[in-house]
Amino acid sequence: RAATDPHRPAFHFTAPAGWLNDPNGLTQWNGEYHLFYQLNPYAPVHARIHWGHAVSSDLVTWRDLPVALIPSAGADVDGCWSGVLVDDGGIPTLVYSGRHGERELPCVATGSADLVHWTKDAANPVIPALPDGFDVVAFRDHCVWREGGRWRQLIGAGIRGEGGTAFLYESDDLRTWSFVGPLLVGDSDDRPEGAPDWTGTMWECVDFFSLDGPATGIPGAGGADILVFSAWDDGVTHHPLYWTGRYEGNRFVPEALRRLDLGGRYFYAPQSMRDDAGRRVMFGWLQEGRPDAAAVAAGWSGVMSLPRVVSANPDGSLHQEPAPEVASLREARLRSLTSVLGIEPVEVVRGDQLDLELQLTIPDGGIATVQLRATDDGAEGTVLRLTRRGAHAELTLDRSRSSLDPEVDASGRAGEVPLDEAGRANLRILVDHSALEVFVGGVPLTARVYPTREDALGVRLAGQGVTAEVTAWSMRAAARTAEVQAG
Ligand code: DQQ
Repeated sequence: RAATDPHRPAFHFTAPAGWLNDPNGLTQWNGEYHLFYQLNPYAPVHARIHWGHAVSSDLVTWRDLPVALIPSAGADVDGCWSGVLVDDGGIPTLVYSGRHGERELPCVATGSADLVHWTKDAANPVIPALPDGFDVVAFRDHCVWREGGRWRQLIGAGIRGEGGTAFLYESDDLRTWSFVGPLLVGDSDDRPEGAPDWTGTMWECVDFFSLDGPATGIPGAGGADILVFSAWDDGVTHHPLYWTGRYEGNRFVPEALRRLDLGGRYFYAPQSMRDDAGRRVMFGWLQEGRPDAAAVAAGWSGVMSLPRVVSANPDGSLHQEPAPEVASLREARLRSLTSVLGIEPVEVVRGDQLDLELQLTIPDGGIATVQLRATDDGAEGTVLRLTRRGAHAELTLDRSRSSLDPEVDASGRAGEVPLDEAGRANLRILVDHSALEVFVGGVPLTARVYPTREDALGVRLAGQGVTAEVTAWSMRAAARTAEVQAG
């Protein structure tokens, strides 16, 4: 029944069945990309989380491998929560959060050479208690790297009454860890709750790396140091953010805090890796925007983002774009045109499995709109609106008419996006059934949409005095090479 769900993406990675959330253990190992992910194979609900596993040689077509971690008696009896894979002198080693009762503690597992079979360490949890002296809100998720001949790791946390943080530890063997201290503490009161850059009371899935460094990409290797986290509060997943700044010894000196994705919680708990080509490749979890009951009826929940390549802009902000490999999924070029738009929307292409490149030249103060998944009568349609303000534009996502189903999330999104030197907005839009990934000048906006009508396929453009250059491709399904049935 999942295969017939019109909302199920065709070229984004989804779990074979059940529930998917965070990407985990991202690595390129012996040339192949490995994607592990938070999985409940038995039902599309977040319960007793396993680690799913898939492998790819091109980042976009995936082969399912057996479930890598299964909760078992002991430290992870209630779930194998998020973590990473490191190369411990040739031994693939997972560092993850074992859930036991209502709390999580760090665990370790070592893998076979092909990364298929995993053995949990008898000493789990390897950090048996929370650090002394802090009233800790939550403590989980891991970023681990090699520095100065030792291992270092950050564990996401929150200090009650202060804010989210990342606790820094170090170790010689990944088994015995000493606590260094909080790397940086946010301020849980610094923004009203709900603001898109509020840092929350706890930081989930911290990811720490450098960009433009000479070689390794580890924090402190040179270039800009980036600390990515997902702001969480009281059981609610808010949004991913990142600090830029300098990693100095045991502290992080922040320079700026920015939103990682204008879609907020629709691109959550991202993790990144440095691949063999030296690229910083990131994946995130596209949460559902429909009620749990709808996911249960469909038999699946959660979408993995397309791979993104992350680099630094001159002002220190991040530039994100789909990995070039995504273009290998293009099936047919449907349309290529240049047109001067008017107030009335014109349909340029139809489809729910599309890759669109748009270059919009918008007069200052002018507005361009792009409708996606639109019916001819306007009853359904998702609207992207770009309002030019000099060298920037305000991008808004209007989902108020995305679906006639009153149960799905219809909240809007907004944020500033850059224009190029010639004042043009360069858009890349990937439409994959309910999954929508939009990039404008390297700034992403990710969302989910659930139109009810079969004819909600139109892509339409409008904008008085706006010139549009459009190229549109249909996308093929990124078929998995093995369908694994769970349960
Ligand atoms: N998801 C995992 C946690 C993490 C959260 C549990 C983020 O480890 O904090 O499935 O979505």
